[in-house]
Amino acid sequence: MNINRYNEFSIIIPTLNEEKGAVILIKKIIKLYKNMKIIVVDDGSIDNTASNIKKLSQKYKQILFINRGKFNIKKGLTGSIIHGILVSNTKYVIVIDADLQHPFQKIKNIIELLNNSNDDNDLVVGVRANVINWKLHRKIISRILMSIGSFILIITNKERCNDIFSGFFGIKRKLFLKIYKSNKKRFVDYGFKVLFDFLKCINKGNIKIAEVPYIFENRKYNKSKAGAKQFIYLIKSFIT
Ligand SMILES: Nc1nc2c(ncn2[C@@H]2O[C@H](COP(=O)(O)OP(=O)(O)OP(=O)(O)O)[C@@H](O)[C@H]2O)c(=O)[nH]1
Ligand SMILES: [Mg+2]
Repeated sequence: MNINRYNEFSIIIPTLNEEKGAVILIKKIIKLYKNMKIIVVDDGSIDNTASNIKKLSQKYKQILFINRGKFNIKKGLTGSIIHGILVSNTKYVIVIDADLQHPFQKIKNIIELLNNSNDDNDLVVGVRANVINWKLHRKIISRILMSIGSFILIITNKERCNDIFSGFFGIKRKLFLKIYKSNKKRFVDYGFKVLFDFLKCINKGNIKIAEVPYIFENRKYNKSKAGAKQFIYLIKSFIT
């Protein structure tokens, strides 16, 4: 791919106490996808995430670091991703976790599917084809929640894909913002499932979706932030 095409993309990386994974991920992205803008949105990490990213952003000018910890902003993963998309100024944005569970190598597949004029895809979703080392109870809960979410999208005649809760996706920025701005109250800022909040606002047949399968790796560094609270926020996403 022509390297300059990367200018049309911003990578949004939400972080909360990801001092190791985030640095490794950003360095890999800079190496593989030259010129691509990188927007890191941190929610007041109490480890060295902020200082590590700040240092990197001084060295690499394509990094924009948004330190929400410094401001009196309502915290949350979905809110952080939306914040990143709002300040971006490229045609497309790609969202990826900072903990290396999403393979950065697949960013190029998302780019290709978004930027291919024959397809004109609006949204490209990284779909978890397999998850490594999930305990049985997490697999069962995830399967049940996924079925409820899909059911809601089907009966309300909304858009759907094979991983409606994916945190790894690329989208046309203007499209995301148009839907967000006219459905603000339906996005659960402190929730974890921005893609689901987006899909439930789009009538079936209105956008073109492609998928990139990947293996959801085990978390290698730092701790998970997923927990009981996120379960409650997801229920809120289902009913708002
Ligand atoms: N800005 C921001 N980032 C968050 C917040 N919560 C989680 N994150 C980041 O969002 C990404 C996903 O969070 P994870 O804890 O990895 O959630 P998960 O992948 O569903 O769970 P694990 O499989 O256990 O890692 C990571 O990059 C986190 O650092 C938050 O409240 N604000
Ligand atoms: Mg994770």
